[in-house]
Amino acid sequence: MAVTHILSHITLTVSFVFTILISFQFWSNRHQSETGVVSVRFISIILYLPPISEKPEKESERKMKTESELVGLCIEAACESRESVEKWRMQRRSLDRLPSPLADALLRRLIASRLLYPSLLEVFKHSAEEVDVRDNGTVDAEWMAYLGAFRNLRYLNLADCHRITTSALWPITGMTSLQELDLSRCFKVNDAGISHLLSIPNLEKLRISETGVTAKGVKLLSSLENLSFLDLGGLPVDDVSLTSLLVLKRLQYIDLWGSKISNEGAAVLNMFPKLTYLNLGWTSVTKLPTLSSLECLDMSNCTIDSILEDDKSPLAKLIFSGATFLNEAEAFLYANTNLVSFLDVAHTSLNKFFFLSKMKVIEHLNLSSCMMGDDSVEMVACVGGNLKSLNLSGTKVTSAGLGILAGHVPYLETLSLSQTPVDDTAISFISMMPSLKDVDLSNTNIRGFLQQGRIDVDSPLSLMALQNLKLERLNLEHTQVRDEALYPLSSFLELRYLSLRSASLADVSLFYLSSIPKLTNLSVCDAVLTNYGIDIFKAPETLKVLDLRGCWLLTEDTILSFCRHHPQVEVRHDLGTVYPFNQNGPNHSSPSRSTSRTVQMAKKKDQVPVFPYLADQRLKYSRDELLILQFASLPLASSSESGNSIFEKQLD
Ligand SMILES: *[C@@H]1O[C@H](CO)[C@@H](O)[C@H](O)[C@H]1NC(C)=O
Ligand SMILES: *[C@@H]1O[C@H](CO)[C@@H](O)[C@H](O)[C@H]1NC(C)=O
Ligand SMILES: *[C@@H]1O[C@H](CO)[C@@H](O)[C@H](O)[C@H]1NC(C)=O
Ligand SMILES: *[C@@H]1O[C@H](CO)[C@@H](O)[C@H](O)[C@H]1NC(C)=O
Ligand SMILES: *[C@@H]1O[C@H](CO)[C@@H](O)[C@H](O)[C@H]1NC(C)=O
Ligand SMILES: *[C@@H]1O[C@H](CO)[C@@H](O)[C@H](O)[C@H]1NC(C)=O
Ligand SMILES: CC(=O)N[C@H]1CO[C@H](CO)[C@@H](O)[C@@H]1O
Repeated sequence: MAVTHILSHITLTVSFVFTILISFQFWSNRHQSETGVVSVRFISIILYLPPISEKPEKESERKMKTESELVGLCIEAACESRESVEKWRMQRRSLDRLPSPLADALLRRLIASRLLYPSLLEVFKHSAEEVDVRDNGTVDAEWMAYLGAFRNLRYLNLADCHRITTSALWPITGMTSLQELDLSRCFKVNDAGISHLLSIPNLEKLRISETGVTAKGVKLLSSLENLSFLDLGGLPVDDVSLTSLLVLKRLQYIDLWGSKISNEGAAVLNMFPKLTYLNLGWTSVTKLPTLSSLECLDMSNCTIDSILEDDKSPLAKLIFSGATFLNEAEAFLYANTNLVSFLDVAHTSLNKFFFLSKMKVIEHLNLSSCMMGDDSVEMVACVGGNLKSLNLSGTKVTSAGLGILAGHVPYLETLSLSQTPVDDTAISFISMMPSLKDVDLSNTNIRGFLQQGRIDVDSPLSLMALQNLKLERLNLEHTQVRDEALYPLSSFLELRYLSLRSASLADVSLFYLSSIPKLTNLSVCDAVLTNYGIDIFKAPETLKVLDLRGCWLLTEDTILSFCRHHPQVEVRHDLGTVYPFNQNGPNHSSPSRSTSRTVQMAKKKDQVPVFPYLADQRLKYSRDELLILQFASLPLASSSESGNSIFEKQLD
């Protein structure tokens, strides 16, 4: 491509990135979406344009959010290595004028490439509005000292940064621009840390779940009058401290899972006039007052006595997984459930499902591990008109139950039937659900053949029925599906993710899978794959991840040789993981690094020759020996054509 060509010959500096950005804006304004074509002349004209001084308007900001291909390319080049960063780092003047969406994008990329260090933050202090360094153990007081100088910082995410202490928060006191702060799981932050936050007047969203903050610290929050979003999950918030938060009249979202709130405390929740989201999961609350604006309620693992009675609240999302209902018959009887679009009652003891009949607009329904059987599937079918996802895993629903459902779920995209007694007859019913994209059939009685008992070459293959769907994801782990039964998958044109895990799969399966045109993630675990099978496996060009864990017959040499021939694929195996080759340049250091790691791991394994499970795998090998020998004794095929005929012969 022309752009790549030009860019690869230009030393990228931020001023260049900046230039490209201006040209991008110019394009956007002229409604030209073709960003793929850029002429050198155009760039050189743009180079002499004066830098934009004021902030870009909303519209172009939004467009830049999408990080056009071109800007993305520039940012990528600017963040390629420590050296490329050093090249532009000194150009303070143009860096100070970076528009914030670009500064934010540049920062994001630096963080993702792990190239950001505290003093580099300095160059962003006038421009950046969002900093997200979550889950980084190196972020400490030094980083905070730099961040404290950011003038326009609106959003700061420090979640899981375990070196953030109470005193490290001091630099952000009084930061007037800050509106959103995430300190989740910074367990060294305590009540004193909260007092540092009290001088941030415009703070609207605050997450301090699982920190060292106590009920006393929570009380302090009452002076942050602009708070509308408060995550206090896992903190020992008690009734008294909750009551002290009642002054926060703007509060819409409050997460109190795992707190010490009792029914008494919950009774005051109706004094938050704007409350739309409430999480009381894992608390001892059993009753709720009328909450007239509540849209989302999470009471997972609670014991529920009476809730939502006589309620007019516009409930849309209800999460009750693992909850115990004291009065099942009336659980939802008086609640306003006409607007519910999401219901999770997984792992509950519910067994009458009449309450579903009012939920006419439901889209997501999780009934996994409920007492649902074929007799109540009708209740789901009645409200199936808008269903997009349905989880029936771990229920007693059988193939007959799916027969009841088929034809009533025109928009169903995701269906989980794992750990149910469904068998191959279910597959023809599944094929009657026209919008399905994601089907989980793991741990079921699916065999891949329609007829019971002995299977011969003419036995009809059940998976054939799914060919007319546009399946993107299919899980067949822990089923009895054997090689021949996978043949229909080769014409699943939209399939991207396929999971197989079975000791009855051998090399032949790989052959069928090699012609799935869009496959990106493939796992064939615990299978009896041989080195020869991997050697002749022509992986789909789209493949990104190949998981071969538990395929004990494979040797390191074979895996490495496969990786050399398929440089874009990440291969996972018990001997190690080989990451994709870096295709951006001639530097092949990363694969050789992982290769040597693989070698090391393999050597380590050799030093410990006896694994308790190794014997098992050898047993497995002899059990399927016949199959392998049969396959391996066939003449070696070098081209795919001849390979084709071999496998076909086997099928016929
Ligand atoms: C955290 O950031 C530093 C500096 O950018 C980087 O070296 C380190 O690998 C990062 N750690 C994680 C877990 O992302
Ligand atoms: C809340 O934010 C507004 C601006 O959005 C600000 O004017 C006001 O001072 C803030 N409230 C408090 C109590 O600081
Ligand atoms: C139930 O399903 C929803 C969405 O399909 C999912 O977000 C949720 O985690 C599931 N619950 C459980 C307990 O698996
Ligand atoms: C269905 O429920 C099971 C068990 O709760 C869960 O593991 C699985 O992720 C769920 N599937 C979907 C698609 O939500
Ligand atoms: C598929 O592979 C990608 C890596 O290319 C990975 O990020 C993603 O999590 C994988 N998805 C699944 C469902 O395994
Ligand atoms: C390749 O990368 C390694 C380390 O990442 C570096 O030492 C080496 O100089 C690079 N080689 C080239 C040709 O860029
Ligand atoms: C109501 C309910 O099911 N409570 C359970 C919540 O989780 C704990 C710990 O797993 C259980 O002991 C409770 O029975």
